[in-house]
Amino acid sequence: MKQYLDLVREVLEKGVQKGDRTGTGTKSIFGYQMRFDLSEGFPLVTTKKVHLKSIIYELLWFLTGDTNIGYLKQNGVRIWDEWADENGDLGPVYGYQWRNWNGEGIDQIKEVIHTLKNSPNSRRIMVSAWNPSVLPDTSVSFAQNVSNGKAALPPCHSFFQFYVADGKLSCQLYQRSADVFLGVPFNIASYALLTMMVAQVCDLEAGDFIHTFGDVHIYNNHIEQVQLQLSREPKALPIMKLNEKIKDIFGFQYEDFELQNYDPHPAIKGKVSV
Ligand code: U5P
Repeated sequence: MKQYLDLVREVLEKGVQKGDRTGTGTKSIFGYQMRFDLSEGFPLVTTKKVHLKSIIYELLWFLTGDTNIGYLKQNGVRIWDEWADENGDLGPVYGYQWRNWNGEGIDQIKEVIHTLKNSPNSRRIMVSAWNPSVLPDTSVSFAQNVSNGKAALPPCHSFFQFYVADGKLSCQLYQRSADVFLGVPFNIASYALLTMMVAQVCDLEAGDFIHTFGDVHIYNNHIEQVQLQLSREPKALPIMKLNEKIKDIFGFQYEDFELQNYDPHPAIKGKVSV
């Protein structure tokens, strides 16, 4: 996937050393955009093996509006473990804001589907996970924030917009903060999948996924891992098949996704900065 490797090169070449909240330190640039034409294949990074199962379960979990990690744990997905409190709660994170904005009963996903079906030319088809009223207080623990009714973490993938032209659905995401090695391959695949799912239930073809970044960074302890990826030849993109019978965005299950022809290079380990 050339777009991802170009991003890695750009951050390595132009990135500025920058301290960060976690204490690890990063090479960082501000402002960048990638575009994936979803008709060319499913944009899953091939220069290392990416764990698609976690991505699918996480997306289904977001769509239910659930913010407790119980469902993820039951399905062997551990990507949110570090941030949950002792009951597995994360506070009003993504799923909550998507389905019940600010606790006010506004279902942004339902609204989006309704608008796409009824006024596809609208320029207002947006979903925001960014809710300033529930941002955590960084001077207290994740669990303390959750018990105060705040989110454990501010959303990284903050808001997204849909666009319809020529019978094709495109989606653009604004990601305020992006960990190029660990986070970005997940984030690309997750929103590409969401775009395909929304397209299918609205009887549209999947168009482009546009990924726009704010602070996009490579942690100092991931440099070798990304250089190893640059040394590898990218493989052909896999194909993602959705169960065509599903016509309700909330009706998808794990078994409705089938990834074909994914033949990545071996997985690469790297520490997550909490
Ligand atoms: N992060 C991602 N993608 C996600 C979630 C988190 O890349 O979906 C990364 C951010 O880029 C950052 C860290 O490195 O997790 C969150 O820290 P902060 O930006 O909130 O300080």
